[in-house]
Amino acid sequence: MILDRKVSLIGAPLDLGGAVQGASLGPTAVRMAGLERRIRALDLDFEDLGDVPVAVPASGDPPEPSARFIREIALHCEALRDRVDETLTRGRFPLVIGGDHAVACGTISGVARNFRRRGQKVGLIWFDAHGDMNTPETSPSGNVHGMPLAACLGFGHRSLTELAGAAPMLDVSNCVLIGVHELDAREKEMIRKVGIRIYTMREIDMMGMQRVMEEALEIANDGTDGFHVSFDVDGCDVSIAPGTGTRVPGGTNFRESHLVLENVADSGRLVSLELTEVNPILDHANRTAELAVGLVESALGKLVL
Ligand code: 4U7
Ligand code: MN
Ligand code: MN
Ligand code: MN
Repeated sequence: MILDRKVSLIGAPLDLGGAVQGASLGPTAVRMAGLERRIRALDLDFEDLGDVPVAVPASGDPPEPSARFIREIALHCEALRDRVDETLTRGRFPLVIGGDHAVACGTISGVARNFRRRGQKVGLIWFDAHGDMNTPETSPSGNVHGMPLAACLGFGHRSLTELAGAAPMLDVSNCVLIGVHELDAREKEMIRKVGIRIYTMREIDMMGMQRVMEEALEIANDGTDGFHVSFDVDGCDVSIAPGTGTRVPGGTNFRESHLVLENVADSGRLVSLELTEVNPILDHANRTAELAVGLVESALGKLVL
């Protein structure tokens, strides 16, 4: 099913949430890989809203070791939230390209605030090699891109958890994590405590991606008015997505990755999409951005036949 909405591209070139620099070039890399042309080829209306600005950290600022650059990240997320919210209000489909995954706090708060205002609920499918369920207290790195899912569920720094108003942004019973194959010790405790449904690579191997997606869609659609997809390219196997900052062997292969988003498109209930952590500096030519463009096509409903 081809999406029936008009697509608005929003670049979120944040680089302060991760340890490795280069994700800020993600929006440019994905544009250069032909995103606009390929979306127009699906007969969809397209506009490029450009990039949401990122503040340069002041050199005299006191360091915040447990949540590095939290001030600048929260500022970027506020601006991104407003852009996403406005885009939905204009009846368009927000397609956010990161940027490190901390941008998800901005995107998801924008969607959550918009839905809340209309008295509606939104679900979430989070695709990632990691859980992104750390808080400043549990994080081994202090890198905020390891914390956004926890923040959306109401745990962590208030400048993130309250971006949509009173926390949490989302009801955990409508959220699902897919593709996970690396978690930190205290992050595992968080996942158990919060009770979010999770399909690790082992479940994907054992059940097959099709069944995993059927269950995931049931969770995201149960009593909601649609769902958001937050897609971290590091959940895809290193062999197809080498250009990303936190590589872990053992991710989804090319067809499994597409099958995630083909199922999402078939559901007809995708409200907004974000693709994060493309880092062309670490890539072979622009392969990961090219993969990303193909994945967006699948999410928007491209079919072979
Ligand atoms: B990504 C990590 F310790 N868990 O918190 C952390 F392993 O958005 C990695 O999924 C986080 O890429 C990865 O720093 C964040 C680490
Ligand atoms: Mn992530
Ligand atoms: Mn990740
Ligand atoms: Mn990553």
